[in-house]
Amino acid sequence: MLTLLNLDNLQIALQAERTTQIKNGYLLQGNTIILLHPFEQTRFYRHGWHSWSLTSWIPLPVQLQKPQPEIRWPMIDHPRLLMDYPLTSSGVGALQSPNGKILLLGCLGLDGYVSADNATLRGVYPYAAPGQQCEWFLAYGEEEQVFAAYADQLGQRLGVRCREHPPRVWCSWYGLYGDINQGILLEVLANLSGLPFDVFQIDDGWQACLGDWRANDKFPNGMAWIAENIQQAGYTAGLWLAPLAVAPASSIFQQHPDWLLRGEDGRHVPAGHNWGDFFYGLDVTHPEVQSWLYDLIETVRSWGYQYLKLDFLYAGAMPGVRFENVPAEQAFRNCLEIIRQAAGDAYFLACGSPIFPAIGLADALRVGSDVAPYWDNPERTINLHDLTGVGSLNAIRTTLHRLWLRPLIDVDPDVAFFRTRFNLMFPEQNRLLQDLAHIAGFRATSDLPAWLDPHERQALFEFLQTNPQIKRLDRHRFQINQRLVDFSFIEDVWQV
Ligand code: 9PG
Repeated sequence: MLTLLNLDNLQIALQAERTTQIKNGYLLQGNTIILLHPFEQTRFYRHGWHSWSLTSWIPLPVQLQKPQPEIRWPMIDHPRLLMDYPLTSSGVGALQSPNGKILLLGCLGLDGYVSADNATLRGVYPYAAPGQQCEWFLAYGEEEQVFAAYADQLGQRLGVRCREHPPRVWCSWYGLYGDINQGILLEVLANLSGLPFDVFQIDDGWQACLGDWRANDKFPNGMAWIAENIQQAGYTAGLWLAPLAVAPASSIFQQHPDWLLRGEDGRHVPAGHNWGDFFYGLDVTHPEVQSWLYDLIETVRSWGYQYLKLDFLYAGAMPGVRFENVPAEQAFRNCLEIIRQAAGDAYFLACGSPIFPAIGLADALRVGSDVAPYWDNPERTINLHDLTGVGSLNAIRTTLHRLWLRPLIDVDPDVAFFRTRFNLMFPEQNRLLQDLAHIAGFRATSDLPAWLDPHERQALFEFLQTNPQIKRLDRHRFQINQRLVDFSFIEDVWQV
């Protein structure tokens, strides 16, 4: 049905099955929504599929090419979004009006897409069954208010799970990377004494293999023993796992090839390449996988871990043929419900995770790509067109554009750095990551206390100890206590 809307003096022609006005916008029904907009040259808010996927306002028409090589795609974004990169968006898209207001179209389900060109904004649920109710939210107005109204609608459908003060985390990854062992972690633990962390989280490097979630020989006393040490030191013990990703070398891959997701051609679908090989995703609709997963989370909790960083989760949400014929994002959300149940009151941080299906189930979401003790990797950003590459600049860009999720779920911007040792960033760059952590309300670091001079240790102490007043001034500018923090530089990427 064609509807003409007058949104605060903006005339819009809209194709939808039903249009209902509500307090801060409109609810639309329909598998496909087509909307004519008058903006021509403008900016498009593009939202990537999972934690690391590019999320940003992008100039339209856009110059950005597809990231190369394509084999890396699942780690960058949903393969479907490759078709019209970057002008197709996962879940929500928006356009900017010359007067600064925005026009937002967002799905209220799990797997809608929004795309834009110079005349239209379109929404589609490509995986909906015939007759399925497909719901959207449409609003026009000031950016912050429109996103807040959208978040509110999402929260009513998917649930809300956020805290005023998320835990303060020491995470092993961005200091030691895979080079962890029980000795070095105990040493760090002892040196952290006096710093107000809530969680001591062991990252990638403890496991026998991706899929074989038992301690490797760098942890001869086992994972329960180290959790006990962490608790005795006064912290919640945290552990990283990638429970839905499986390496070919794992026993699960060898013994249960039928547990893995397959493509239409019957072959296992690679979910990415890391740890020196391809890895694959589990078929989360398979009953045996579900009980294995429940047991895994229960086991990890029985070892004493009450903070779970579950990573590479998108591997379980890849398109493919499943045991049960359930759309991928719904299958994935059902799986997160199982994880949620098994996790009980443990804090569950979803990383490398599709965003929408995690709302209401995970406690926190990583909302950007990985930071690093360097600003940017131009070879990957410029030459390979990959704005999800590891580095602080890319991480800041995507996190900044996902802060609107904050009323729904804790948002993890990744760690901040206080060390100058083993760090290529300038002090101002370190400061920006620290500021973003305050803005997001989630504070973490991977700095080894032994690397910090007294000054840096004091800065870390204050970072953890204080809750500054935050005021958002506009899209890129914030006031932190009395200080102005300006992230406009993230737009520079569009000048090249
Ligand atoms: C452990 C890490 C850390 C980190 C996670 C995740 O594109 N990539 O090759 C790529 C590799 C690793 C990665 C993200 C992307 O990082 O975000 O915090 O836990 O795994 O392996």
